[in-house]
Amino acid sequence: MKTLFSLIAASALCFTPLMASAQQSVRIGVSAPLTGLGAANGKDIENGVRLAVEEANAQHLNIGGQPVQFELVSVDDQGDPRIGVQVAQKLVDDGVVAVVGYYNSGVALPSSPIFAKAGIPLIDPAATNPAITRQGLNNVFRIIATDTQNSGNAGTYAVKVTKAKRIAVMDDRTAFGQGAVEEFKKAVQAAGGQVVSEEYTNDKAVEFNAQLTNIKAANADLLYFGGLDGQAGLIVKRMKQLGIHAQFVGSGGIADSVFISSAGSAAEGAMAWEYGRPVDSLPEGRAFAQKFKKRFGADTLTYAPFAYDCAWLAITAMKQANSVKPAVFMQTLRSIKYDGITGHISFDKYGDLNNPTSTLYQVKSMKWQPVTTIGAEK
Ligand code: ABU
Repeated sequence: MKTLFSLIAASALCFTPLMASAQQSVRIGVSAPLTGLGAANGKDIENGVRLAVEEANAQHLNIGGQPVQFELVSVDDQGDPRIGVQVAQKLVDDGVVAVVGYYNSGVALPSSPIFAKAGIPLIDPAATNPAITRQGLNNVFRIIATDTQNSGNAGTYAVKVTKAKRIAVMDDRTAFGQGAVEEFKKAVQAAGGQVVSEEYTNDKAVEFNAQLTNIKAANADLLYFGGLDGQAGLIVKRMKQLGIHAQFVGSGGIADSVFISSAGSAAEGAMAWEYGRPVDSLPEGRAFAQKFKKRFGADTLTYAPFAYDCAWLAITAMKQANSVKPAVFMQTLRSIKYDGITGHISFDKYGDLNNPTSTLYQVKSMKWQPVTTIGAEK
């Protein structure tokens, strides 16, 4: 009996260190449109997170005394609110500890409460409707300017700097496009400007004759469009065909190669307000663009740098909290100060950026070029 006890004690001594260092698998979720109209941007977001996860795994991190292997679990929300809610529950059931999402505000709004209920942080790299962080949830963080900020800047600039006198607006009736145009109009009115034409379409439309004919008849000198890249390109193309000379300005999610492919030569001169600073102008931005291209064989669109920062933000919070438990590292996220490739990240009481910035871009020689950045980092 004594020998048996000695053997058990010896085995426990042998196995305890091994058990303590057993690798833990930590799942990071991504929800984005991987098929359909927003697929290019959704893949961009997914790949930004993938790069961060691969880098973190190469560092062989120990958290809470155990080696950690991060695992990317991505779901295709198809840019559809109903699908988004279903796949959000799948991410929860799959045991993710943090989620990077969304591309579409209209998907983020109904899906984010599912993660709140499960106590899982959601870090948003792209969806900009201000209401996403104003639902009274305590798990939502966003690392780009909201539409209040971005389209607000656009409205003030259109009146005060561009000196547009007769402004037209058009939106795609999504939570993003319609909301962005509302924020733009408020800022135009506050700056003493005049909106002379208000049109709308839907986010699947490819034909805009009726709206653009009205805008032409209103003799608008600037058109602000709340909607996304591919559709914006078609609108600009049609404007040129109809001989409309109003300056086209997009609301975000437009200054990318999808727009240029869609608009063709009509892209030249188009403008768009986007989130953050030009990544190339940031200390680590150029290196990020190079390693992204090396890994995926393609340039980033707009959101990969933000998605990469979202993933590293979650991983950094886990490291600082020395825990992969969402309830523990979410507290760290709230007060984190993190220098990402997109700039300095810290959050206000809603989970939005303390120091959001927006950049106006214009297509010159068929390339998006930065014109000006508004908002100062502290
Ligand atoms: N913010 C541009 C991406 C689209 C959206 O927010 O729905």
